[in-house]
Amino acid sequence: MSVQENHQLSGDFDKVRDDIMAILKMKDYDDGSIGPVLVRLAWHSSGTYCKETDTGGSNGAGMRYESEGGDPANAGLQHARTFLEPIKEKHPWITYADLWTLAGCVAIKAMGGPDVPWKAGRSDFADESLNPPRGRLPDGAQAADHLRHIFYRMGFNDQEIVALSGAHNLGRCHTDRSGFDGAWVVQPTRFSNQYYKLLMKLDWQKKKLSNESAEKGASWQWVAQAPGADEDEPPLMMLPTDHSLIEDDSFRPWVEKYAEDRDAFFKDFSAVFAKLVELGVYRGEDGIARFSHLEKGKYDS
Ligand code: CCH
Repeated sequence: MSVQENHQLSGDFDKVRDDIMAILKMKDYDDGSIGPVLVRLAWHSSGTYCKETDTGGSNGAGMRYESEGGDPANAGLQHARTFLEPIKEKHPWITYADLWTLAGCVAIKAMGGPDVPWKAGRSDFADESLNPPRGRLPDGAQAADHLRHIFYRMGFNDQEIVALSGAHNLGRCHTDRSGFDGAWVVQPTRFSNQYYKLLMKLDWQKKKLSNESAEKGASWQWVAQAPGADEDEPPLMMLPTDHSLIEDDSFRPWVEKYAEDRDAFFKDFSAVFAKLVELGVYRGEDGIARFSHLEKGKYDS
C-alpha cells in the first residue's frame, strides 16, 4: 500500500503551533477568528471513524480528495484547509493529517479552552481509495437516537457525546454551508460552558428556515433571544440535535453538570477531543502511524 513519504516526526512542532496561533485572528472572517472553523476541520477529519470496521478517522487526510472534501457535510471546510495552506508550505515535512488535528487543538487553547494532549505521527493517503464512504458525520436536523448511532459507531458513550457537543460554544452556522443560521452563544470565539447554560436557561422556540436552507436539509432550528439583547439583534440558535440533549433522560444530566461545573467540562472536553483526534491512529515503534490495519475491502460495503 502506498502512502505519502513523510518525515513528520523530525520537524519543530512548536514552530508550527506558533504559526497557527499567528493566523487565528482574522478581522473580516465571521466573528474575527478562524479558530472555530479549524476546530470543525479537526473534528470532521476524525469523525468518520468506525470502530467495528476500524476505518475512517484523521489518519490519511482524505478530505483533500473530492469523495470526502466534496461531501456536503464538509461544506465550508475548504476555507479552513486553505487558511492552513501557508503553514503547510512553510513546514512541508508536516502531514496534512497532523496539521489539521493539531490546528484544532491549538485553536481550542488559544480561544480560552483547555490544553488538549496531541500526538504527531499521522500520514497522508497517496490517493482516495482508502477514503471512508460519505454519510458518517452527524445530521443536525435529527435527534438523540441519531447522535447515539453516529457517536457509538466511533466508540463514544453518552457522557462523551454531551462533552463533545460543547464545542458548539464556538463558531456559527452559515446558511450557504449547512443551511442552519447563527451562533449558539454570544461570544462564539471564546471557549466556555455557555452552550450548556443557555440550553438549560433560555426559552427556545422552533423557527422555520428559508427554502434555500430547507433544500440543504435544514428546514427548522431552535432560536432564543440572548439575555439583555435588543429585539433587532439576531437570535441565538440550537440545532435540533443540540436541543435533543435536554430532551433525553440520559444526556440531560450531563448538560446540567457541565452548565454548573465549568472545570468538569474543560477536563472532560480535553479528554474527549484528544480521544477523537486519535481514533484509528496506530503508531509503530518509530511513532509513525501506518495504514497497515486498513484493508481496502473494508470500504466496499
Ligand atoms: Fe458541529 N456543526 N456538529 N460539532 N461544529 C456546525 C458547526 C460547528 C453538528 C452540526 C454542525 C460537533 C458535533 C456536531 C463545531 C464543532 C463540533 C454546523 C454549522 C453544523 C450544522 C456548519 C456551518 O453552517 O458552517 C452536529 C449535528 C453534531 C452532532 O453532534 C462536534 C463533536 C464538534 C467538535 C468537537 C464547530 C467548532 C462549529 C463552528 C464552525 C464554524 O465555521 O464556525
